[in-house]
Amino acid sequence: MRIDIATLFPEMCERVFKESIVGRGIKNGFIEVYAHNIRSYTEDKHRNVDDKPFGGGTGMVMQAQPIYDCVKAISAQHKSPPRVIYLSPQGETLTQDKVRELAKESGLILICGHYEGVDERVIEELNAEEISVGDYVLTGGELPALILTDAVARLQPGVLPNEDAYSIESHYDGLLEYPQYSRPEVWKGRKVPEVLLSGDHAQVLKWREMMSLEVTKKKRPDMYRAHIKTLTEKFISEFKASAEISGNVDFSTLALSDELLKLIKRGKARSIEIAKNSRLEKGAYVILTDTFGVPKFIVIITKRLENSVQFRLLYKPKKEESND
Ligand code: 9D3
Repeated sequence: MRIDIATLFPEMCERVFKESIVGRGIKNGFIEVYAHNIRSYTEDKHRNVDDKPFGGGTGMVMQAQPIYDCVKAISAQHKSPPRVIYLSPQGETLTQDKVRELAKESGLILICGHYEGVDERVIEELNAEEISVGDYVLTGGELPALILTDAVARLQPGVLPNEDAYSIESHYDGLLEYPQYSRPEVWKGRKVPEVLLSGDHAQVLKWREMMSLEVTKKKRPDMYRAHIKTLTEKFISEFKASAEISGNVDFSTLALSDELLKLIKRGKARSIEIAKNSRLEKGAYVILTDTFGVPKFIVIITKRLENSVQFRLLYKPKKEESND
């Protein structure tokens, strides 16, 4: 992949890629990144690239011509038409989904604005998409362009020193990471969690998964809800496929303790205690989740008693059948 940054401060960009992991990726030939000075394309006799806004007002506006010529000169060096992006506080906010999408392109041109903005016509003429890096005000598009470059570069094969980091990342996709610890085992009286010293890799994985859920639930409840929603939708569609159900089904959910879930998995529990005022009735489909809300089983209620329901297990995913 090739990334070109059109800017009034090319040295600022070059300094950053020299020093960073992106710089290593460039040196090792996994990605090409160039910075171009928009000022080199000015046709103004004083080399100006900005002028007063029509209609009056403070500040200066970057003129269309130097930006246009700079982008066209860069485009001509690309084998296939690159995607043109204008870093703008009015753009769509950059997300990891967007980064993954951009990482698949063979070429990107990033336009950095400054002053009070850019003449609107050049953005239209170039059909540039606008991307912001968040809802706060910076002095220019250079730092945003470098953020985008960094995020896209690290997804190019070969750029990250440890490619394994990838598979971990996809496993915890949509969740925050579990906490990490290194030596010493005790620091300022704070111990490393026992399980990490146990050497029991399966237990370590379980702990990390649980911590990942716990941390996300606490720090990013929005991400957590989205994660549970995705898991649940996937779970339901797998159930429907396996049960050859195509129509609409209403599901209730019940969160159960790990102990009770274990009994159910082994076929050793046939009823669940519920509140007197619960509206669960015979024939209802229920998703049983763990205490985090992660779906585990689907059951159908076979009998409603005052404080409990009896059920029949309809669905347990493949991976729930094997382990313990
Ligand atoms: C008239 C002043 N501004 C309205 C608040 C317009 C303005 C234009 C350009 C304000 C800041 C900038 C410089 N910022 C960027 O070019 C920019 C940016 C940002 O400021 N925040 C988040 N993402 C981005 S991407 C480019």
